Amino acid sequence: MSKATERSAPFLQQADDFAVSVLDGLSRPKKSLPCRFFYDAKGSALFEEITRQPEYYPTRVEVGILTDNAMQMLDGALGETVLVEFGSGSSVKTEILLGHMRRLHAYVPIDISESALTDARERLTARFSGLNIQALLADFSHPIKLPPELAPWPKLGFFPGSTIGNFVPAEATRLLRAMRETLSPRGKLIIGVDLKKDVRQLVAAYDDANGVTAAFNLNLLARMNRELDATFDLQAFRHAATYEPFEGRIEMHLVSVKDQDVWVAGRKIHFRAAETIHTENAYKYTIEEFHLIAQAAGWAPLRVWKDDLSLFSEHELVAP
Ligand code: AVJ
Repeated sequence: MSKATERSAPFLQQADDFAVSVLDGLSRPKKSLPCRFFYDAKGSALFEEITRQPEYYPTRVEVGILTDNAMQMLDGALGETVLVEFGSGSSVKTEILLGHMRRLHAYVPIDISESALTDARERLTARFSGLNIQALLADFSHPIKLPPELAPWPKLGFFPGSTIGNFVPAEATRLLRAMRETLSPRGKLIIGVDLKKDVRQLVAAYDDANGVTAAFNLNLLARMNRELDATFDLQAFRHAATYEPFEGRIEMHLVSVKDQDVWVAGRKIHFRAAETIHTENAYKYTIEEFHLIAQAAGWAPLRVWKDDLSLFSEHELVAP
């Protein structure tokens, strides 16, 4: 069920989800936390700051690809359309598409951050007067039911940022299949996918010199301190980002710099020196590898747009 139908207690719902997921992830032999918990108000602000770091190329490059090719990307969606964005965040990239959409029936941003949805609504309403915005506070990794009154119009999905890279391939396939169902019938999806490249450039993007990505990662500990009465000493953990060649992914970890006990939601969690919490995967694909995943999810890949240096790709997928 999407959160839109549970508006009575969204905060309680999310807090419970956080506590349960944290205790589950920290009880495992290899500790981990789901990366969706990065995005509280502080984390969402830190992510926006990451996108302005010189090493973090994905946002800049994708914005360039979208700006240069938006007309072409939208040429199949000239009739009245519903634009559905999965994990809309600040909706900055969406503005590029919206600027070219003359016959939009509605824009449906879906995000787990209420502050991001509120800010986006404010900005977009100011720029596109009369835009019909139907925001959904929901976790798009579960199937989402769109408002039934949107049923008559064809759906164009938008999933930029290479967020698909946060999911292991089997999960990515499942997610793409769920999106195909959400957008059916006649659905189409524009999706951003980060590409395999020089490992030094990849690692630098997740370990910027200003320490913003480190602060973003460490905010998870601060968030547990704030919301779950946890006792993490932020000086006793450090940020780490590595590229794993066999999986083809960046991994982010929080490394315990010493043997220590930490209290979390009333439970004592032990960390050995150098033990880590795995906080994020960011898979990197070739065009061909991503096509296989899309096809396994029942999509037909059509056009692909890239930048001149082949750092990032934007794919057009259609439901056959
Ligand atoms: C928002 C998921 C696309 O994986 O590149 C950035 C998140 N994490 N730096 C990414 C992120 C660390 C980002 N996505």
